[in-house]
Amino acid sequence: MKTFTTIIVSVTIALFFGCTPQTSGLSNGATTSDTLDQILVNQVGFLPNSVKIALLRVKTETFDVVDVKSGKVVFTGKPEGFKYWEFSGDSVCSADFSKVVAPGKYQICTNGKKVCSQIFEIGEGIYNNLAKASLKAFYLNRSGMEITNEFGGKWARAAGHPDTSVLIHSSAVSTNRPEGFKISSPGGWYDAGDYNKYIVNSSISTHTLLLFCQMYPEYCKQFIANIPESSNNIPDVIDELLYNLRWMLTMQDPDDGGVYHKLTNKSFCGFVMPDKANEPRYVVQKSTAASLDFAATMAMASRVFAKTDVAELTDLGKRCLVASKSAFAWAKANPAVYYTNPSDISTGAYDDTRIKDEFFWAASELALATSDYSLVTKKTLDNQVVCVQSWDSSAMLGIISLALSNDPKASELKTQSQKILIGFADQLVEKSESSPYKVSLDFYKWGSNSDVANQAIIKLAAFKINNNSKYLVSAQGDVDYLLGRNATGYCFVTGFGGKQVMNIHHRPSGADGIVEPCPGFLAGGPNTIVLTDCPEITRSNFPAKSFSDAQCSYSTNEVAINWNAPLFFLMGAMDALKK
Ligand code: 9MR
Repeated sequence: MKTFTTIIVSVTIALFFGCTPQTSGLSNGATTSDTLDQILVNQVGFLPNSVKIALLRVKTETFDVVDVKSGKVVFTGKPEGFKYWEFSGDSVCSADFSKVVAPGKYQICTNGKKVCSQIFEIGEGIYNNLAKASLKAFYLNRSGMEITNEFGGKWARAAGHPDTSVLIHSSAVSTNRPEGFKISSPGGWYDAGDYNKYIVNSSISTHTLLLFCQMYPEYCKQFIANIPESSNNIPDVIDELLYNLRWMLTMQDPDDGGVYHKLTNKSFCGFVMPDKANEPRYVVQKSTAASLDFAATMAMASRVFAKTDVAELTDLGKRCLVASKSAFAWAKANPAVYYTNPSDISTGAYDDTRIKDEFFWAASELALATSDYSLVTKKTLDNQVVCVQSWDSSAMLGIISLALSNDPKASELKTQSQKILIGFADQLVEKSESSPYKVSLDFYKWGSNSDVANQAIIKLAAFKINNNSKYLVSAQGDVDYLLGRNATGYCFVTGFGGKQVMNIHHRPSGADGIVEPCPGFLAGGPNTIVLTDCPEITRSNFPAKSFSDAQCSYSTNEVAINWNAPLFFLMGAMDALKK
């Protein structure tokens, strides 16, 4: 366990309309964590030509951008008026310093440098390390593999969970696989801070990485994350997702095509390292949602792999398509097998009973992979609930895939999907333009940070379609939010920023004896769903502020593969586009 147990309670500073001026009384440049939270800024930084906006909680006529090295003011600007945000319960004003383009390290300061922001950088490669670290986080979460010093640095650890002898749970029995029968299901990523592997969540995570490969193929070819497979002839993003996809394939029952919902311990283990967590592992009940999500992801994989010139991948892609078709057929024959945890299993449920979107997603991906568009009707597309994608809302994943298709046979569905996607992306942009915190987010669920990143993916897909820079400006706002310009003042990616999250709910990070958490992980983010996860800590009732950098705060400070995938997507895309 960590040698220190400092718990930083998220500070809820009551600020009102027309905020009170800061009176820290510190000399030039001296700042405390409280004063640092008075100016919220992306703590990693900006590409030279991007829009750059900080948020001020302090009343001031002007603000300065100060070059850290020389101490000189390089730009002075006037902030806009204060705006109250119902989600944070405070008022902020926006400070635009886009005119500062010279590479370097800066701070925003006001009131004669008494109040300054965290330090940030402007530079060409500013998001490169973040993209690398956020992909590397998947490597650090690999199950059944030793994390070596060469690739894991100080987060090297022994392999855990070989999963070569996994029991068929009573909920998953079939003629050829009775209860207690053993199957081999090695590899894959741990889902989150726990050590279980869930098909529903693995699917959207893997699909998000596949979508990235589809949208930015040239970037992927040169992108090196320093993982064990980096020296082979396959792009690292694909190598990393293969580690999970190959595991997913083992979760399909070869006899009927159905897919087990998850591979799991009976209950969550304590905060021990993976190799010390040796409780029996089970595959549990097949479910319609898992089979559909699996079908969608495998169909998408077959398309992406077919575009590569690597024989190993094109061959695997063919296998994925076969697997996709049989999983889809199982789901059609078993359309309402909803998952709920059996009485002796208490790990994550990923239970979803509204699965018309999963049917649509799987059908769309299969249609695109086979060019058989009889699988999706325009009516099915029009009947989808259009919202940001998440593990239980997959319509948008199908819409994005159809909207980006190059298949002439898809043209009618493509046109309609583009219309839906652009319409939704426009709404997101409008929201970010009118939001005091300059984000589109107007709801706070468990994993709220991933909703921010997923909204950015929709904007990036819209940008891909019509090249309108307003989508990039809005996505930059999402980057800025995640990296510090949010109501908590934290940079939400471990290992980055001036105010870092240190105590993520992540078993290896909690058990490894290393002060710094595994880097490159996106903390779930603020929300008020479970205010009592840390009995000793009182969190804000304002959802945007309701975050605790404490290991016990599983509802705000856990990490998860479906949150890191959109993080990687966003950082990789910004790095690839460099605009
Ligand atoms: O991300 C999931 C969130 O939407 C649910 O509200 C929550 C409670 O069911 O579960 C979250 O997923 C967790 C999963 O069940 C188990 N591994 C950790 C995941 C992230 O907290």
